Amino acid sequence: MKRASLVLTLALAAAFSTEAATAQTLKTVKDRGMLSCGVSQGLPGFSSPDDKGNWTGLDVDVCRAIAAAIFNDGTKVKFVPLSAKDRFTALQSGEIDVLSRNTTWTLSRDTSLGANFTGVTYYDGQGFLVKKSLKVNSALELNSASVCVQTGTTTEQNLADYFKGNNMKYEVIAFSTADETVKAYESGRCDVFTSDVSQLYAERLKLSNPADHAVLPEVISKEPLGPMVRHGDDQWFDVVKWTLYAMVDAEELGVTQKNVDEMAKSDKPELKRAFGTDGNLGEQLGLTKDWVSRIVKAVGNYGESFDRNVGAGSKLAIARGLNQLWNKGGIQYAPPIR
Ligand SMILES: N[C@@H](CCC(=O)N[C@@H](CS)C(=O)NCC(=O)O)C(=O)O
Repeated sequence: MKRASLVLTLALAAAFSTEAATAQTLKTVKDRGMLSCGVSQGLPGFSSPDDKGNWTGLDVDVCRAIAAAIFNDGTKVKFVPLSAKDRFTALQSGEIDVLSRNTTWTLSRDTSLGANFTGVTYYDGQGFLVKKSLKVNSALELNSASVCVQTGTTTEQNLADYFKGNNMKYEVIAFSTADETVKAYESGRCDVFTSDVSQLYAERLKLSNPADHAVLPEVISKEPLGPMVRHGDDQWFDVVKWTLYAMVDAEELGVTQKNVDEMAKSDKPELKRAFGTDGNLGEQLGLTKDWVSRIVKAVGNYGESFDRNVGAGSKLAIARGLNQLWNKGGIQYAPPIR
């Protein structure tokens, strides 16, 4: 991070931490009638607009799910496209209520930025994309390569660690937007494009001949991606956190966009709690009894959203892998709704 932007970031974090003690984001959002959600500038599968400005993606669904839980209307979201560099300032300044933009949960981001991660929407890791014509089969063959990367990301830092750790030389060519980075890679300004593996798949779709490019087998880091909120507003932290958990728990409970009305009539205790026919868990969050129904009706359960946006039902066709539920061989695990 450049010095001036670091100073601004820290000043905003400090200013905000005093203000945030009294923040009531849920009330502000309700009064405004709209959620303001920070997303990427266009990353297929995660957050990208079509030519009519209609946003879709896994990160977008988290925002729609929050809006559905609050307003019973997943369209009440203003999407704010943000570069990697600008995303945290937008959260700190209050321009957005939540950042849902393929952002890696790290210790320093969880502390010094004056923000909290609310969970993991996608367990990712960093990888490398190369032209097949280079005939490179492993990242360990990349000594002296030139590497295209986006600034303001964990990607930049991992790249340095990996090459240093393996005694390899490299030249960084850094850009502030994904489009510039990918264009530079495609035009041959660098040998390699590095980012989170999911983003390599997403960006590869934008290349004129995707089949000419290969993702190398090495995954060099842990990139747990998740939504972020400001420090100092525990109610809002809970709302965002439990919206994501509700999507994951709905999948585990077998609740889908199609069967949600039927399941809401069930006598099963865990379904009665989730659907608010027993107890007042939704109200405890500052929401309504039917908050889980609202979420699932708007975006489906976690697995449905995953499949539609990045998984088998999408162009990216990414395997569930680590993002499968914990009881099906993955590590997606949400605390119980009780
Ligand atoms: N997960 C990493 C990387 C996030 C990131 O911004 N990756 C780029 C790689 S393509 C991206 O998504 N750019 C999209 C954009 O700038 O709109 C982080 O949190 O720092």
